[in-house]
Amino acid sequence: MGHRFGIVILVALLVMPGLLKAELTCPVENQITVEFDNGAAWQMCWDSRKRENIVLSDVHFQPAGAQAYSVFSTLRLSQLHVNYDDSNVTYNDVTEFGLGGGYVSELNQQDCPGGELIDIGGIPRLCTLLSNGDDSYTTPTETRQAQSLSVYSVSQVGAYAYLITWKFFADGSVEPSIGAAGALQRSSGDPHSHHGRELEDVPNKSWLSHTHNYYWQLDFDLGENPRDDVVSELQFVTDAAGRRARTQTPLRVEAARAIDPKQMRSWFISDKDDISLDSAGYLIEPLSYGHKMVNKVTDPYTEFDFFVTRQKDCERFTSENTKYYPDCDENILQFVNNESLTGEDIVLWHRISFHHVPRNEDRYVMHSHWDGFVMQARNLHDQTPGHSGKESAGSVAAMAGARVQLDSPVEEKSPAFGCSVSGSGMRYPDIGLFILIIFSVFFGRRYVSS
Ligand SMILES: [Cu+2]
Repeated sequence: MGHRFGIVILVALLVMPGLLKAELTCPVENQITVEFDNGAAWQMCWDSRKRENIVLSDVHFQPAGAQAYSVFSTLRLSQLHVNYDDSNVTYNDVTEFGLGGGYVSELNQQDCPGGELIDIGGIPRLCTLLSNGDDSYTTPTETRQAQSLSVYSVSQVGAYAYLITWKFFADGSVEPSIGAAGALQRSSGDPHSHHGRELEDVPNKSWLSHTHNYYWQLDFDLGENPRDDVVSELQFVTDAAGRRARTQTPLRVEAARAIDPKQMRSWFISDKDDISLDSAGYLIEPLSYGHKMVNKVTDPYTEFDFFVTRQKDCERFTSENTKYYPDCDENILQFVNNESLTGEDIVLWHRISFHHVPRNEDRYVMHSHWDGFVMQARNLHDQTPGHSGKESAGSVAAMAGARVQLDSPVEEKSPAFGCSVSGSGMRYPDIGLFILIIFSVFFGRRYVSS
């Protein structure tokens, strides 16, 4: 979006009496809105379903000074497996038990410190919490924290408590995550079992290792038209000389894909059928994939971590789907049946696994183990939100100092498919060098010698 977005902001400021917010269709009590210090805002509707618990819909991001921008039609979990090492038995928590209804825990103000408690079925069970997080950006002259809104609820399933959390950042990024907390569920009578381990003070048994397998369903609806979103796969292929060339492949038919850290594989969801890396969109880089539960024989879909399908109401659960939709397919791999995605409302599914080997501290109350991923907003702004977009003199000097490194000779290879190798990312190298000289005059050798 880049400069076009800048123009939209400018026109909006000059012409509009007030910036348009999204018109949410849900009742006021189901609306969640937040405005951050940098002027950006999120708006969405929430619902709690018996199976998935929290479903967020009509999710809009409003960059500072701009109109509201549609990001998601819906966000929700689509399955939660627990697969035990001793038996290959897999629990399907969403379809067997459900994370909603009576399984949602009541929260008090201590569970939601400084946040707002919202009633689900007349009981406070949903928390929205504005927090200042880690560093958003740092320059030689200023540091800003990243603000975010967390929306979370706790589902008690058996001994486990799952903290189902959605975090919306002031730069438009979104982080779904789940904290696995509560207590260990299963043990074996064999204290020496290789499928688990014996914990101190708990004799004659071992607590079994297991994998939590989380599946999220993300229905992106970027911009005004829900049918012009496109997903492309990015890879960086290393040649014999250690150079990495980018390839970008649009996924034009339904697809099941696996995480590939060696090729730094990621997925870019963009608007207006435009896959160029200049376009507005979201990048999913699975950086904390950790473990992976794969059983090609019993559950072939576990081989994959990322799926793109056409939106269909009856394709709701990653597994055990026919339990609720007998006329539809059974699992996510069957939803992927070669249908074209061009001009369709597309849906993404992403899986992250966590192999839980019990530790001593887990024997009474477990720590919360967090797993999730970030959907990184890209090109929704002209510059890092909150920042003026102008480099400070110190930044320019630092950039100028790095000039020799950046400008070292780069042999441009013939580009692979979709690959474009751009030139130096520096915007004002010559001004930078000039300011560096001025700086070195004023501040002696401090900047130039380090
Ligand atoms: Cu566990």
